[in-house]
Amino acid sequence: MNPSKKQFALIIGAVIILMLNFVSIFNWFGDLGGTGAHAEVYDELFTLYWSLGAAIGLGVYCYFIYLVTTSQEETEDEPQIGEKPLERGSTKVAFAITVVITLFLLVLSDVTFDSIDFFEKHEEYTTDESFTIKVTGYQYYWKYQYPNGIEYTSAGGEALRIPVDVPVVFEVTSGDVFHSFALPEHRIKIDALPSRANTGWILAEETGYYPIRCFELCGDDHAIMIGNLEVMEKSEFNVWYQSEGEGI
Ligand SMILES: [Cu+2]
Repeated sequence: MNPSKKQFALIIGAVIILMLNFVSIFNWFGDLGGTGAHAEVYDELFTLYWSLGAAIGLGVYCYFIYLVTTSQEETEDEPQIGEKPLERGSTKVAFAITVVITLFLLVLSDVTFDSIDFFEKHEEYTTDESFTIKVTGYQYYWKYQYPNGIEYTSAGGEALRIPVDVPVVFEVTSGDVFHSFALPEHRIKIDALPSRANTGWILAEETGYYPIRCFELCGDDHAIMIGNLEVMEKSEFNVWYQSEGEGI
């Protein structure tokens, strides 16, 4: 049977969607944009999900195109009332697909739970140099408190300073409504709630300035609740940390 116009349109549509998928995959592998230890873990996880999803998608599209182009008119085994349809499909193929999908899900679960452990168990990754910064969200700025007493806010545009290559823990709360303390480039987001402290950590591996954003709609000026993270060389950070700390 030659494909009808409708079938031909379906095939072209499927091929275009498939090509768009590949374009986005290539873009994705090109530059993920993140930095730091969490970005590596998160981006690997995302790439794995993407790759397995793409493999399944490719299989489905190929099968779809195969069916559309090769299916025959099937009139002889149309089920009649009171009659069972003839057996179709293959038990072996169905079993193989089930095994493959089960393996995919097992791999994804394993890697996902490992990643969750990495994100949540900061005590396993912190070192002697590590310290905790208390971050408190307010409408519409962040307050930072260091262990040695340094305290300031993002309201004046001052960056949150941390040293490079040192795991730093953030203990996040809120002074008013719900906020969410997010470092998008470092792939971390911690809920800032007035009722409890949530913790998270990062290991910055490159110096520079990175955005801090509020990821919880918290009021009229939520959009301008922005700040900067400055990842400094260790020596530079220590000079700042000690000199600022003395005056307090
Ligand atoms: Cu906010």
